[in-house]
Amino acid sequence: MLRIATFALTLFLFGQAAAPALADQPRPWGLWMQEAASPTMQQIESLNITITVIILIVLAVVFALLGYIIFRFRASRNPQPAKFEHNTPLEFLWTMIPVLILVAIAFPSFHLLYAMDRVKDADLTLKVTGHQWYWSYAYPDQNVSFDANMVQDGDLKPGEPRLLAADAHVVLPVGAVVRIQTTADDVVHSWSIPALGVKIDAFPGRLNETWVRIDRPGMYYGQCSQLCGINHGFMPIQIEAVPKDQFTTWVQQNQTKKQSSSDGGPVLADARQERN
Ligand SMILES: [Cu+2]
Repeated sequence: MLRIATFALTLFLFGQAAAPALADQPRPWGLWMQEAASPTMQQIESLNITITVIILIVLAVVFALLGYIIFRFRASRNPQPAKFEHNTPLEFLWTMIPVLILVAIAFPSFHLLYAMDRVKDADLTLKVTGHQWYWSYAYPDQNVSFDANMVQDGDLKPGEPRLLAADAHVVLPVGAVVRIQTTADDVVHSWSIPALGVKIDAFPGRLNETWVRIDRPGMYYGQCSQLCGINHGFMPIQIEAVPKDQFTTWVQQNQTKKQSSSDGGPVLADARQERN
């Protein structure tokens, strides 16, 4: 029964999203969620469907009961109302049934929370730092780092979504397990990309960790999801998932050039080395 209902609901909801996926970004009049592109998002989606089905069943039962009571015990049909106030078995039941439903929901949801939390063997690390109001990214092992600001309306190229495109975007290899560490420079931000099922707060003075594995190439868009100040809505996240060899080329092109000792003088060069 639950399976059939789940299937029907999935058909209905995904029917709405059947339009060809151009990029993983919000669409006008879009319903439901963006198409999942990571195992985490797939699990979030299936948990969401399961819980929605449970909610619908609860709703149907409550409304049916309510309708029955309104009809069966209406004043004209039931002129002498019963006078009792307590019914211990009934009270026990209407307490225990919701408790059991909540416990049943808690198991898969905790399972998912732990699965999202951290990963033992990551292929690479991406460090994300939130600033008022832009993101900066670092690939500590690849020696790549850059800032990403929103593209202003006047500078948008054709196909770039307004308020979602960034002047520099994160590039990640498809299929690789990426450890994501987030922190912030000033206030709390949140790095979230709906299609990847990633949403993690970035706190000043603290390093949060999660992970992602992107299963198909594409451009993914997200936004800062903690109210962080006046330009909170203008610090988008743009991620491109590319095949592994393309990622390697990108890393080589974007590696920070080794500072030569001639620029900045010996004092600065020494200080820089100590920092590193
Ligand atoms: Cu922010």
